[in-house]
Amino acid sequence: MNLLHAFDHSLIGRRDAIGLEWAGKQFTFGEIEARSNRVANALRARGFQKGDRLCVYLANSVELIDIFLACVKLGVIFVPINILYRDREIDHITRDAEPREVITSAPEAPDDTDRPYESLDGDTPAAIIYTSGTTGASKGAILTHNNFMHNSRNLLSAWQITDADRLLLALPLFHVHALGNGLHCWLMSGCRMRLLERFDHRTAADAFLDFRPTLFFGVPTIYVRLLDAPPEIASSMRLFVSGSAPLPAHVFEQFRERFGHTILERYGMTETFMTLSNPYAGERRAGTVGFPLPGVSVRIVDGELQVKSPAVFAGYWRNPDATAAAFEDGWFKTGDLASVSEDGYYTLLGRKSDLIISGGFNIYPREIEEVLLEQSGVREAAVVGVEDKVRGEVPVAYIVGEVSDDDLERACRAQLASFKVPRKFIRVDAIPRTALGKVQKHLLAHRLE
Ligand code: MCA
Ligand code: AMP
Repeated sequence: MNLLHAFDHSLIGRRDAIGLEWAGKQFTFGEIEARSNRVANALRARGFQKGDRLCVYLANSVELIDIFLACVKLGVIFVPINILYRDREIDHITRDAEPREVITSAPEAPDDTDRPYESLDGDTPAAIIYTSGTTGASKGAILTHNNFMHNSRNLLSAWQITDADRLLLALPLFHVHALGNGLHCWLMSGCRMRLLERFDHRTAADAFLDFRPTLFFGVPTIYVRLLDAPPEIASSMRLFVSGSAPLPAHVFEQFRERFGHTILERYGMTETFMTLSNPYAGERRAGTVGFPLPGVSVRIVDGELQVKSPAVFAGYWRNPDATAAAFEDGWFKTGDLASVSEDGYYTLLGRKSDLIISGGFNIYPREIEEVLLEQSGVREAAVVGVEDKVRGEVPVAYIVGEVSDDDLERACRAQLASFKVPRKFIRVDAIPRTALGKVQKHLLAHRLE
């Protein structure tokens, strides 16, 4: 069985139902099926075959959904690229993935709406998602049809998602949060989805009031932003889910007071999909990520959370060394530190590496440090995450050398996604190091004035 068989519940079984609202237009599932067939036939005419990679650099749109479904139909591997990435980040992905083509605008498709047939099993790779690597360069996580299927089936049953739901999706489809949870729960359940190009806190309330969703997936920054929205936005809602970064307990409490809804926090990772979730029916406990989802085994080794499940990815693209290093006796090492309470609730305690999560986007300091060190006048650079009320954390750079803030900022803006650009450049005489030369980031100030 492959993903298409599961999607047929909606694409064929609910062909006359309105499936999607996008940019003021409505699409039935039958129209989604026909549109993606056209794109699949266009890709096939351009020589695409099973196993080829297609890089896609597009914002959320119906066309992006067409392309994803076309890839699923052909067994072509969908490789989405974060639209905030700049040349340096994009070049790395397009060199590494070796795609047959890179799509940067909606493709022209012929008027042939038959579904092309390709024999695919569940182990076929459906997507490669690039995830920030500790070495600075990102690695491509290979996600199979079975991985996506296991994850979304779990979420449908754990969060009681049905075709009666109305999903408001404002997260970017180039990440697993929106693609693996949002888009797949939509297609697997056959519910109605309104897709937004992005979450904009100035217009978010209008989208809630107009669409009247029952289901919403957000990152903590979005919930902080929603605290300023009128209480009526939640009147149609059944379930708010948070993930991708820690949800502060005070935001959880303020949200409950204002909207009368208890946010359900869950934990996942690109390489593993969703592993832990607070219960739908039982107590959703602030500061915790709940219990293992069905079919997911977890263990804690030396404080680190390790995972085994049918949703764990098939390895890093063309990188057997990194793949081998990521597992221990068949368990995937998440790099997240965790503890478990006597009654089984898991709590995340931080990361083994110095990952910064800003607005739900991951940032590895090393990548920014590399850009800074390439600038003339910079002798040393260390980037740390500092607390931020809205984004959780933001990057700040400590610099040894003579170079202006403007020059550093310009270089970073030109080469890095906006969320990676340091909010501040702080001059120091020396970067504190251990006797072995390792930077002691904890000694650098951890709070902005
Ligand atoms: C952010 N920016 C964007 C977008 N998102 N620009 C265009 N399109 C976007 N989708 C840029 C803005 O230009 C701005 O840049 C800066 O980010 C902040 O924008 P602002 O309007 O102030 O937004 P905000 O209110 O701070 O909210 C940002 C956000 C965004 C909407 C929460 O960060 C976001 O969509 N985050 C979700 C990321 C995500 O889905 N992560 C999942 C990965 P400038 O600063 O230059 O002005 S983790 C994952 O997938 C695992 C499996 C998991 O567990 O979920
Ligand atoms: P990514 O590599 O983009 O898939 O991001 C996965 C990382 O996001 C995990 O390794 C965690 O560090 C973090 N994460 C996801 N969900 C949560 C959560 N609920 N609380 C804290 N961190 C989270």
